[in-house]
Amino acid sequence: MNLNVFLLTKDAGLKKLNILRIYIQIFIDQLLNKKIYLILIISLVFAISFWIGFNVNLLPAEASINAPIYDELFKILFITGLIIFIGMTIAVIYSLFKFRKRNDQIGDGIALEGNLSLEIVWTIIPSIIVLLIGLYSYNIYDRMGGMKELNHNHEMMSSNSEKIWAGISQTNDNEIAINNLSIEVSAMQFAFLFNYPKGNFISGELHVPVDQKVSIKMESKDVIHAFWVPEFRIKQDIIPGQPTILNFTPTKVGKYPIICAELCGPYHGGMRASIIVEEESVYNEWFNKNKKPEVNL
Ligand SMILES: [Cu+2]
Repeated sequence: MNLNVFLLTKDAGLKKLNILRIYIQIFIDQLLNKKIYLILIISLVFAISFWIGFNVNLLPAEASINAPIYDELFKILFITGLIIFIGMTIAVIYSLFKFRKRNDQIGDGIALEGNLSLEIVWTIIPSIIVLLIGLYSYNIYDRMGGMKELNHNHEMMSSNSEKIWAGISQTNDNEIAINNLSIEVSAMQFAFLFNYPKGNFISGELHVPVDQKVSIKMESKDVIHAFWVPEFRIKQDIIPGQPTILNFTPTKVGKYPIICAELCGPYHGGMRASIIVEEESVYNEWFNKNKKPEVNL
């Protein structure tokens, strides 16, 4: 239909209405030429990805002060992954229909030899994404205490000459030294043992009070193990001959699994323990019940 057909319409009111309709039609056609669909679809992909990223939680409970920091990074990675995944899926499905072989097509397709601008775009965009994620990950690791220099004269736990090799340190050792919460973890095939030097006892379960900084020094008796508490969003290797330190602050009362996250032998899958986060009074009761007097030989 064109404008003239409507201009010939006798009824004036109807004429105006039809002219308006035509203008709207022209406007929409112009928008379509400007790839409005592409813009709409990209906006929709972003909107869906952000909605899922902020509303779907795939992670376990947040039970330490590290957890919300870590989850920020996870959210960003999840949303980025969703945008790429949904975008690529739509592009593949669209291409399947749009560029499918028609019945009358018998020859080969057009021979395409590269597309410089496309190659520049698909190199620059991922480079920017990777760079930003790298910088943001560094920032998150720093906020979790990963960049803090580990104190090497951890007098309560180790001799001055002993080198602590790795670990996340959210606190400085003076803060830890004032409470009882320096715990030594021994890992072996296929168990964790928790030594409380201040109480002079060993436990098969790790008990800690809520909202207090805990420092654990970990050593392996045999092979490489790893101390992983998913609810705390922390994981640290335990290496024979190289003690590692891990500091954390639990924020939620409860019982959480400690999982060995390093394939350490045939029963690696069964190498689990529990960390029990309890109110301070409950913890103190447990600690005093287990405490043994020091024996001087
Ligand atoms: Cu293990």
